[in-house]
Amino acid sequence: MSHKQKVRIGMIGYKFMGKAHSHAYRDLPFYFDLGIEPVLQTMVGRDKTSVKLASEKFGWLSYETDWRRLIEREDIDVIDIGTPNNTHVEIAIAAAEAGKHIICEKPLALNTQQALNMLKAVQKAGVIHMVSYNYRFVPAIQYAKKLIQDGMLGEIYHFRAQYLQDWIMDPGFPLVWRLRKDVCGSGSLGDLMAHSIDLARFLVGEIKEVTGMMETFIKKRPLGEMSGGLSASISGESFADVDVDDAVAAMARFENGAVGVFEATRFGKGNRNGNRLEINGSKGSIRWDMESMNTLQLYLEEDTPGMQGFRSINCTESVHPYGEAYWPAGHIIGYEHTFINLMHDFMKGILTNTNPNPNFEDGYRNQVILDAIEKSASAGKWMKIKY
Ligand code: SOE
Repeated sequence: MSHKQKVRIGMIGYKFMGKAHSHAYRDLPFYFDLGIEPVLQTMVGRDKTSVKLASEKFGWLSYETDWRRLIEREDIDVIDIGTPNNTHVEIAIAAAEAGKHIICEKPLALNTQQALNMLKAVQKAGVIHMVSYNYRFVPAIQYAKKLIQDGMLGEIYHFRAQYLQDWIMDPGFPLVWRLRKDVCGSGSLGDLMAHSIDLARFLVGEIKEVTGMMETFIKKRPLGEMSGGLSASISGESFADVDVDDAVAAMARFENGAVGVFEATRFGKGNRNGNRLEINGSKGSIRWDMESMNTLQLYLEEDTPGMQGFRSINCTESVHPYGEAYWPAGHIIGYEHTFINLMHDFMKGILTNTNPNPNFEDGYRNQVILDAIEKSASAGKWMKIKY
């Protein structure tokens, strides 16, 4: 019999992120001995047939079609929000008022005001909260953070990030929720650059001002819906205007004097999930690319002249963050493990009654920066970041 503390999860949403989070809850006790056992209590979706199928496939004990009923239940400890962005605010505030711990997909909200309301609600309720910026949980990224904190790179001068995808380049790709401003808030800005901003804040520090530029290449698309993962189907013959960005570029100044350059696009032909960054400091540099996520490239000036160059560190040793939980050195992990590591920190937060990072405060700050980039793009000037 298990003596672990059971944490009963109610998850709203069952598609791409529903799959990633379900898998993480299921596998967490397999790798980490935390004294906690997540119970996949109830999965919620509006379409009964689809949510039933998904709940059975992903191993949930039951399903439900109304998220409000889920939140009222006493046998639920955590609300996991994996629904489109326009629904986050209402669900999160109701969940906080009901005293549930909350994990919410990114970006936290449609805009700064919503994110602030969500932050105030979780703070008032005193529940544990987290926002699912999963790339922080790549061991190579956590190790980069340690190297920077230990001063190995010296003073940081540059942060440079690209997040490039190409899944909507076909002009026939439909106007799904991820391309509608009223549902998602923004396009590649909130979907992709939000991740780079989270990594920038995590690795380098707070941003004090930004300037941005946004472009929409395909102005009209047929109506349609996401069908799972990043594929979609067209519904009917009507077309409508695209009101979010296909591509965005931004520059930033950090409070510590570093400068940042960010680029995100869904029109980067050939890049399926090209999430990359480079940081240059006075004593060294790092480079990282999600498509070979276990490798951290490190350059150190202190290396012997003649032998200097970027070395590839395979961050799978037991000394690397989360390294002990998985396999012997050199046996790599993948995308899904970023969510297992993230859930590890969330569950530990619940166990110790301490908010993990990134939490709703980070989600809110990220949203302030996203909104400032968008405002800058339309006003054509630099915007100060004010929290
Ligand atoms: C689609 O662009 C998407 O699924 C994002 O929404 C995720 O946040 C990113 O991690 C992968 O791509």
